Amino acid sequence: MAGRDVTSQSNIHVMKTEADGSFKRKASTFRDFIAKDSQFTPDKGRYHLYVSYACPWATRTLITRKLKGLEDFIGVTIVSPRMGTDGWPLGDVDEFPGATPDPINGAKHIKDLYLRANPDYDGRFTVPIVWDKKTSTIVNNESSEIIRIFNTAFNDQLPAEKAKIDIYPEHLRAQIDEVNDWVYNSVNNGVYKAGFASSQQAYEAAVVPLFKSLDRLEEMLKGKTYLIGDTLTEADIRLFVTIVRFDPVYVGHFKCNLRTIRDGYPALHLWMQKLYWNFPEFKDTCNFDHIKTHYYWSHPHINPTRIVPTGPIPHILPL
Ligand SMILES: N[C@@H](CCC(=O)N[C@@H](CS)C(=O)NCC(=O)O)C(=O)O
Repeated sequence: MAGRDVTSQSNIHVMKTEADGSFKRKASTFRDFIAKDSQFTPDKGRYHLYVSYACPWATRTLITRKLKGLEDFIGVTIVSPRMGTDGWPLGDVDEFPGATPDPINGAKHIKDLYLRANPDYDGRFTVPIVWDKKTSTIVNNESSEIIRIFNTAFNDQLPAEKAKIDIYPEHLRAQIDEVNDWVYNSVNNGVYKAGFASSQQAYEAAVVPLFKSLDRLEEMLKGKTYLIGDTLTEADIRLFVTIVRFDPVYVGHFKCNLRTIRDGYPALHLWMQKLYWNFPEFKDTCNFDHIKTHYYWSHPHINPTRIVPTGPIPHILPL
């Protein structure tokens, strides 16, 4: 298909920062929900998830899918971690251990799916994506919403012990929303603001609040297993995916090096280790080979040699 030139949307090497050198993340555009009595009904096998193991936003959805026991309901395709000029390639275009081809659309790159869903799409070709096989479109490409869909949409069809798992319980919602808000701005997106900054000032404006928030999280997690209340919530999932990438990637590649998690934040570190080692949902969806290769390979404007550092050894310390 000889389509229009979408290189400026797919090639992260030419991605422009703002005039002051700061990185501003664009809002996601496909924002539908899966729900009874809607266009997208919760049918087993109807939806497919496209993700990268490298991407923290996408990994939120993988963790939640597993936690809720949705593996038989929603299939998964894993992209190659080497995001090039055409964006994310599928596993047959770039054979990387763990990456898979697209069994639904035969897409070669994630951009093919976006352009199939909307030929005029003018945003970035990001993962995660929830794809609807019935109407051949993207239902949702915003991870914070996808995990809420997974939390409830299929409950009627799940065994009781999975249906009752609730990562956004009513009585904790206000606290979760409040924490999500500053954690998103200064931590989840904060590492990207520091790493993608193209001026000293923009970098410092991101890295200082990032470590202030880590200090605040350290205080919150002293003597606690979970971030909010005494139950696992989406706030833990959303924070975990950033913290587990911190020492292996963000300290070096994104210059977030005021402290490491393992040496500077004992409570935060223990919280992360417990989630990783005690829950297969966290451990089995964490692939350090994809994570490290992705960042160090895919951003040649930051790391032109594409050398992937060997450490830290181990990537995550045992409990
Ligand atoms: N708001 C989105 C952000 C997703 C996102 O930015 N994903 C990155 C990977 S970590 C991506 O696919 N980037 C490709 C690009 O910008 O070209 C979400 O949370 O789902």
